[in-house]
Amino acid sequence: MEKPYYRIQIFIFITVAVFIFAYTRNPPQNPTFTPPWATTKTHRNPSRRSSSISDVGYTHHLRDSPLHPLDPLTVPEINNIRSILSAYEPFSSSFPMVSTLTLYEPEKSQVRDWKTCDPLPPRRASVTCVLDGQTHLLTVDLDPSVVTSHVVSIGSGYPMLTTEDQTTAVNVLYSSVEFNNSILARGVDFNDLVCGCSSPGWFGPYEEGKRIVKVQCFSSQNTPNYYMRPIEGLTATVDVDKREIVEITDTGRDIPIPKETNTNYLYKTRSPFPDTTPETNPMSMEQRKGPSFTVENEHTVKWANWVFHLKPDIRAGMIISQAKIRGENGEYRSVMYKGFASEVFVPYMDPDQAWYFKTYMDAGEYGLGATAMTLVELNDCPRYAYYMDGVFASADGRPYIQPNMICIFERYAGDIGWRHSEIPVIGFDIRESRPKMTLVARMVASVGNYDYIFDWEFQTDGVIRIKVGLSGMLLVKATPYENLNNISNTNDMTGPLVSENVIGVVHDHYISFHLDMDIDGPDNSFAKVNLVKEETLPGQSPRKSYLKAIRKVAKTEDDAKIQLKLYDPSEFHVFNPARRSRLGNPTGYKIVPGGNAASLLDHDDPPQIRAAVTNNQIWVTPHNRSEEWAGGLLVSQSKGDDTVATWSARNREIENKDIVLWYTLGFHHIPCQEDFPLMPVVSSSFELRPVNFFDRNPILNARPTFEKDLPVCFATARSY
Ligand SMILES: *[C@@H]1O[C@H](CO)[C@@H](O)[C@H](O)[C@H]1NC(C)=O
Ligand SMILES: *[C@@H]1O[C@H](CO)[C@@H](O)[C@H](O)[C@H]1NC(C)=O
Ligand SMILES: *[C@@H]1O[C@H](CO)[C@@H](O)[C@H](O)[C@H]1NC(C)=O
Ligand SMILES: [Cu+2]
Repeated sequence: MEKPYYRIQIFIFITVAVFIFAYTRNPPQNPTFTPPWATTKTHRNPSRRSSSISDVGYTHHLRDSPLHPLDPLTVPEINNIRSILSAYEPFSSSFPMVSTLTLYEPEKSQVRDWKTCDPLPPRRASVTCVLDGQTHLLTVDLDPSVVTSHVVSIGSGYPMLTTEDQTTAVNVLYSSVEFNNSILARGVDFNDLVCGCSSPGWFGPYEEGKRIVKVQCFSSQNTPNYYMRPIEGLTATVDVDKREIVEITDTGRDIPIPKETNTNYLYKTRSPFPDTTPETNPMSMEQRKGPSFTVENEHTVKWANWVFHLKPDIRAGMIISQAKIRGENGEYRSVMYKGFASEVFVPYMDPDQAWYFKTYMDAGEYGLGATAMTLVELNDCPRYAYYMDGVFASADGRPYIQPNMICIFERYAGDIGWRHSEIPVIGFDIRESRPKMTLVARMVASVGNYDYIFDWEFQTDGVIRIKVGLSGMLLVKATPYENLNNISNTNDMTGPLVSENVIGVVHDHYISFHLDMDIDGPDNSFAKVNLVKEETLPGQSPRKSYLKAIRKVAKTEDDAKIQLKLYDPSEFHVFNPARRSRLGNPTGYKIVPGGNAASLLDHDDPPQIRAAVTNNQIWVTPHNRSEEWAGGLLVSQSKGDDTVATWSARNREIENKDIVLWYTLGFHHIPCQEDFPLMPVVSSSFELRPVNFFDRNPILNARPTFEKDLPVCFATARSY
């Protein structure tokens, strides 16, 4: 992609962003319908969708054609599928509401065998849609144009909620007299009312057999940060297919709506609080010779020794495929066939009527790609970043563009790749060091109040670091209390007071990753390398004990269910038993956990059954293209009968097979005042790190940086 082209594209995106912003703040004044677009769990922004394809900035997408077997469906392909579905007999009188419409990826073997310039394997789409309250799952062939499979789901669970669902629910509520009375009783002006849809979870037969959402409301009076002004205790349950209210509960009329004081965080309109922090100077990294990565055919990223396919996905946010790294002889060696965030589980720890159901599964209920907004240039990603658009289908089956949804950039964060220096007493004068350069692919899902920053960071030493950062707003609960003086026992509260009349409810976040590792080929094994204490025999050594690494290869799925324990440490290796290093070690990669948290909910608590993937931090399953979503294909209101836990209850063999590694990254979140009115980023990560994959340190040849390599803009920091 040529540079000037990007400049133009970026400029147009800015204009569109401004347009969307204006539209969001001034919803159309229609007497029967004045819902705010900004809902608690906004799905897809209708204004962006309708203004998308035909807009000048996006017309090039009209000509997109797939160039790689894994390339996402293009605008022409989505249009084509819509025509096929419109002509398809069961839908010819009534077009269903499309929840997801994505590429049905070709078989792994076809993709692996495919080479540039080969014809593409047949293009197919998977469609999940809803008609008359029933979920239809279809596979559509593009050449010839035909629906090749069609089933109506009979299991539990519904597809991802769409904007239509959420708009419907809010509309239904707005036409209710009972709801009106509740709002009037709280003294909220209808013009300040912001209502959003919350997925209901699943809590037994009471709400089964219908697609429902829970609607709750906020006051946006005098603040853009309505999340900090909840109308506590008012919850409407709405059937989105029947378009009717199932129930309204209103238990919090005596709880005040927290004030707007200090809630505004917008740079332009906030009133800054007194602060003595001197401003730091703006900083930027420059590459005088330009970036050293390329993006070929829109989706294939090549950088240093890495090559991988990267695409936006409506549900997973982004998918990394066919990640390969160059070996010593220059050949690309396979590391991972496919990696993505498969599910996000966020249970809030409050059993209240208005809170118990807040046990979100954000990927399957809202979609990490569907909620990924345009990145903020210069702030979300550095100046030299490359941006990728998402091309998705909306609920009416038409394509729309999610502009600048993923960014890719090379990073030098001032870190060291390797180093050594010698104390001069021995006679050596050695000071040798290499800077660490990495490549980052980044995407941010704004799932309502919360922002999830996903980074896939590739390093030249073969490491892939997967990092998740959390920011955005807390989901808060209003309380009559303004101060701890008002509260006799703070341990009775479901979270700390983070502002006057505002409780930050304790909650967890779990991000479960699907990691289809293919170390030097698809057939791999999983080994636990356990550090165990050995005791010496009396008189054998002055030492009493030492640690020994004991390697145990997992035979079946049960052997690979791992709960992390600090006092029973292990390494976790995925290796290729058929491929050996120079010394005879099997070539492998290990998964290296970082900071993590485990779910402590009862295993038979309904939310935990649905999110059973969080029962263990690691699972290994045999590759099966029907087992990609850790919480199931249809997650909304599911009973948890299609999760990684139910699949692996079969205890299948996993030795020397095409296997998938599942890793869950968790956070416990006990809010504090620093999280108000918006949270500074908290992050955690894990690594995929080569283990005997290379014959030696793969970055020994890395070149040091010299003064002459770098442009000088200003003097370096001086001490006075
Ligand atoms: C709800 O109240 C608003 C504002 O008073 C009014 O315009 C609207 O007609 C009411 N709707 C119903 C269904 O009562
Ligand atoms: C709560 O405590 C604050 C500060 O001590 C006090 O000003 C306020 O009156 C108390 N409110 C109630 C409802 O007791
Ligand atoms: C693949 O997964 C589906 C869904 O879990 C299951 O029905 C099927 O039996 C699995 N196939 C194999 C070979 O395990
Ligand atoms: Cu949190």
